[in-house]
Amino acid sequence: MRVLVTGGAGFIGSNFVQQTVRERPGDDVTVLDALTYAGDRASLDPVADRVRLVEGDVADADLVDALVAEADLVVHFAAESHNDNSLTDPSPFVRTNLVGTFTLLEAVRRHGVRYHHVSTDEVFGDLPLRVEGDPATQERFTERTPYNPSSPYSSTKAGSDLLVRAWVRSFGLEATLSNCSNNYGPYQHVEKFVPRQITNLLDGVRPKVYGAGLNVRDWIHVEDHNTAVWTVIERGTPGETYLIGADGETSNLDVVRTLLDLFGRAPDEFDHVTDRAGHDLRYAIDATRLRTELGWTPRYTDFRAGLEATVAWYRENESWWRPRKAATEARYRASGQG
Ligand code: NAD
Ligand code: TDX
Repeated sequence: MRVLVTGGAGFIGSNFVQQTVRERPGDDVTVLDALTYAGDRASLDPVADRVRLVEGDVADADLVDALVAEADLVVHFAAESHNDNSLTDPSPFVRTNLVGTFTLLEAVRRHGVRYHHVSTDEVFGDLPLRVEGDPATQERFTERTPYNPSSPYSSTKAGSDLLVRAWVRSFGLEATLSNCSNNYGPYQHVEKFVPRQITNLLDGVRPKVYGAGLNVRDWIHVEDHNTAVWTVIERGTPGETYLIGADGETSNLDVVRTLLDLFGRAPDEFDHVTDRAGHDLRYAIDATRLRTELGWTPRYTDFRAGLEATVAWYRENESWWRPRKAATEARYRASGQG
């Protein structure tokens, strides 16, 4: 199969490409990536001789048309992905996430190509923090949860999902969608929570927690996300949406305390910094449909062990993350989050 992966030089996309090359040696993989600040050729180094990397924009209709014409499957990861950046300047989010998705949809419609759309649980907005004994606070997102995004990032992702659904209904596009919770693992940009704190600790700097740190994210290892994406592509029903999650609800405070413990530091050796505007409280995925209808199970069920492996990866791959660290921290300092 000829697979076109957009955003394949980013965090999840590069892990997806590496996994695909490893586990589906017969497939022919092309990556379309604009190599923005978030993309890195080096993330594809281990498979560089097996993958064609085309540097270009998903909103470039001519380029997208030519690449889609020679593909059997498009897996769309490319996006502006960081909430904090979307609060500083939403414009690339609208262009890449909305116009980029529209451009791809028109191309797959013209050429009758199978399409998978990678999205996030943030399209549903947030949930209240759990209170023990209060059933009203135990809710999790399902495929039936109404969309209610909070940030410029999540609203553009929500809009892109709705475009896909409309193209399925109006034009009979053969598309599936997946909405996954927070990923962690190798090759994640140091602007994101987990790698920011790991690389801070490697530099002897205290982790930075937004506000009180009670916010909860439903962590999943990036390899589990990507096995789920392949499961949906191979076994999902066209037109349908599947939620991806691995029962990993953890507060930001607990993540930081686990990292401090892995570094042999005291549990209070972190700083509270300015909270994110509109900061979503809790995300939680009910992945029953994916597990029961499609038979998927995650491999990384021990979050501490997954974090430990991720710490080891950042320790061993300083040359990959170091070039972006200083500029990222300078941006955070400018917004009171340094
Ligand atoms: P990332 O920011 O690490 O990577 C995004 C990639 O897209 C980069 O390589 C970048 O160069 C590329 N890109 C950006 N704009 C482009 C454009 N206009 N044309 C072509 N390429 C462009 O993001 P990520 O964390 O790997 O997320 C990948 C996808 O998964 C996104 O769609 C995101 O919404 C979704 N997602 C992420 C998470 C998470 O926890 N990170 C969770 C659920 C869903
Ligand atoms: O330094 C920090 N301190 C901190 O407390 C950073 C960078 C973040 N945080 C908090 C904010 C969130 O509650 O940690 C949590 C995770 O933050 P991010 O890594 O920025 O992720 P989040 O905003 O939850 O979004 C992520 O998951 C869903 C991805 O970036 C999105 O692309 C994906 O859709």
